[in-house]
Amino acid sequence: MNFYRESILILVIVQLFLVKQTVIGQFSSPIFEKQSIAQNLGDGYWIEAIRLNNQQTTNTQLIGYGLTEGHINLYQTTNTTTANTIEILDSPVAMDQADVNGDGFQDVVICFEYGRTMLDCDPDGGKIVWLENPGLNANQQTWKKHYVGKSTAMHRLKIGHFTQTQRWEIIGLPIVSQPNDLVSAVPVILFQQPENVHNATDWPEKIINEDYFHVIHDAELIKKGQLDSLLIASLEGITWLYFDRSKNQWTIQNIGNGEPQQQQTAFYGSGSLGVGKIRYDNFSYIATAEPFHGNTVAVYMKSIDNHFTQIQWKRYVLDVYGYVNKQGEGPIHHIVCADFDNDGDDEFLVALRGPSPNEGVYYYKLIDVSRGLFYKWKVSNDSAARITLGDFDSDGLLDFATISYAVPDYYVSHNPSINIFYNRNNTRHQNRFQVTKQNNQLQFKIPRPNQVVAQEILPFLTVNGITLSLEILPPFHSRQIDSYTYIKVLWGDLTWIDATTRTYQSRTALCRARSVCSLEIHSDNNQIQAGREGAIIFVHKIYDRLHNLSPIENIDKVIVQNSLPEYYSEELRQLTFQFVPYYQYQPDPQFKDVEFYNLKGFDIKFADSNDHFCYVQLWAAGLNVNAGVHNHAKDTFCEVHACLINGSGKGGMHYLNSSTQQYDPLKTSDSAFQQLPVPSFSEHGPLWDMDAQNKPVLRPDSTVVYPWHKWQAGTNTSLKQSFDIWAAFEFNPRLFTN
Ligand SMILES: [Ca+2]
Ligand SMILES: [Ca+2]
Ligand SMILES: [Ca+2]
Repeated sequence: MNFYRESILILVIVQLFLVKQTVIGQFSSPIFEKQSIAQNLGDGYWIEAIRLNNQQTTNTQLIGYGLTEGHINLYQTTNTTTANTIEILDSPVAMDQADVNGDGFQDVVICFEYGRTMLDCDPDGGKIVWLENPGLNANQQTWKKHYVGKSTAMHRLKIGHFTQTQRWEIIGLPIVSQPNDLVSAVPVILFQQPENVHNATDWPEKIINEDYFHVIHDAELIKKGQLDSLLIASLEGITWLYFDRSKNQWTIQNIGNGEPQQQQTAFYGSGSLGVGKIRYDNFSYIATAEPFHGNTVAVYMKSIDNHFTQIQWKRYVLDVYGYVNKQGEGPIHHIVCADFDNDGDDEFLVALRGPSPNEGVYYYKLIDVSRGLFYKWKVSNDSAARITLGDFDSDGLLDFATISYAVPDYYVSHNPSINIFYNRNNTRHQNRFQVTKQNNQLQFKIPRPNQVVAQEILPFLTVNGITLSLEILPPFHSRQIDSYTYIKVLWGDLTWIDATTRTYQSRTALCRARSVCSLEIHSDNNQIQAGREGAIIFVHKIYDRLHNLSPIENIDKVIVQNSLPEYYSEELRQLTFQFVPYYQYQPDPQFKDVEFYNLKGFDIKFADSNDHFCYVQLWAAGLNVNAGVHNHAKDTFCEVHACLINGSGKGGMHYLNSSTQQYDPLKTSDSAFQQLPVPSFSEHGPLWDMDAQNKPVLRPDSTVVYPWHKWQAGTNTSLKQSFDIWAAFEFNPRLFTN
């Protein structure tokens, strides 16, 4: 699992046109940084971004829930450890939000008592309530429930001003009208805010229509003049439902028929939709998932006009994701449109609930209106029931969040989770890492930090569930950090305030000579900041702490995966990495049948000058293994190590105090060595000789003077085996001599 899902650009050709390479070059891959908010949830269905009050200074938070447990959870996105259950409801389905009572705090409208499925729905359920935001302590207490009304199988609802602008109105959209009945039309109901919204026993209701719609799965609110109206996805396809003030009546207008009816499935028409804007036209296209729980992504394009009336909409099928299952359902559950790259045109996101490979989120970017031509990239691999939009890190770029689909009898994803995907796209962004294969290793050519304008990220390897990424931070850039992220600085510096001690912390490529530093960061605002030179950092991201804590008893059981993003070539992405017995490289009797392994390797150069920067390789050693005493007499690098996993907790660098001390394998005793244990997620400072200016001491042939040293794995008599895994960073000495 990669934590940055950037993926290969897949050209979606609706009509057969040849697209010149230069056109492709105008667009860069979208980049989103994933933050896990909650995992292994008991259910998953709805997610919605919410600002709790109308002060624009408040953070955007998330409400997420599913039908099984029905815990309406409010997640503070800056703090992933806590969620406040604002209410527990029996099988809640959809929600919407508004400040219903006008007190400045955003309230929630929600429908529940759905039942198990649309066929097995609760005939007495389908209730709507609004949950009153208690105000300042909204994150600590339950919210008061106020009843609105009900209709069996209530499944979507929207709050707005549909017939007038004085009072709130809720339109309730049941999916079916009664259990075991997909044939009868559903009632569409308008509930109008009563005089006393706090004490009313219910809201007055009117049926808008009860003979047109079937299996309504989604609706989007759109403005028509002063009033709100709905675009509805149902078996009828895409339908515009609006109140015509001049005629004082509701109008139903079909926009498109959706997926045609077929023999093999009960479903046809449309399942979900988003309205896309292009420049000044807010209703430029409609992106749809079709039919109900369908497998087809389609767009409806029109001639340039601002109105739905008198317009010819042309449907283009962009993609079909897999086959429908025996219930006649496919993997797509939701669609949203938004402008993520700030070019004035909306992209759209498609949520796929699964199973894999049709699981995650695809990002579609329009490239030619007249031809309905889009590019797409996969931007998440996590099951997505729904997507919500918000600027969760308040950086001015629109982010999105997803909740996995986990509804028994439909589909239950393996790890129902809530994730935020931070928008790391910059309109000036281009892929800044040149990656090539050299002797079955990878070479990265990278820009210097002062040459980039946005954070650049390159995940490339996952070892035992730890994903390694190379990142470049421009000068003074702030980067989010969490307790699953460990950072080794390679160049430049990082600063933050420690959350516990409130002291100023900084880190550079080298910690103090012959000392050990942790790669952990406890920042008081979950941010680290690069200094005036920017920074190049090596990021270790873990997903499962328990897994990472259990000892590695067999090197063959360590899963090593190439994690290059999908926009790199198959040749690069299929390159495999493995721990090879060191004896194969160095057939010295001391390494024969020894549990000592090497994984090569990653060469990093600066793209502008082709200057060598750093070579990185991984090592693994079993308990008690001596990785070989050496002094780099022929090596022209300054080497430090960062430990990913310390199998005994005691493994680390053993070194002779002085480079003048001779080493004789037969005579030099182990006790002559200084011991510097390097715990998991720690690094050690320079062992090489340094002059008065802290510059490395070089021999005339430019090799670096070190004392004799080795990695020595520790002992643990209670364990049969437990490997150390560490990374060696071999820096160009010129970095430290100039
Ligand atoms: Ca309120
Ligand atoms: Ca855009
Ligand atoms: Ca943002």
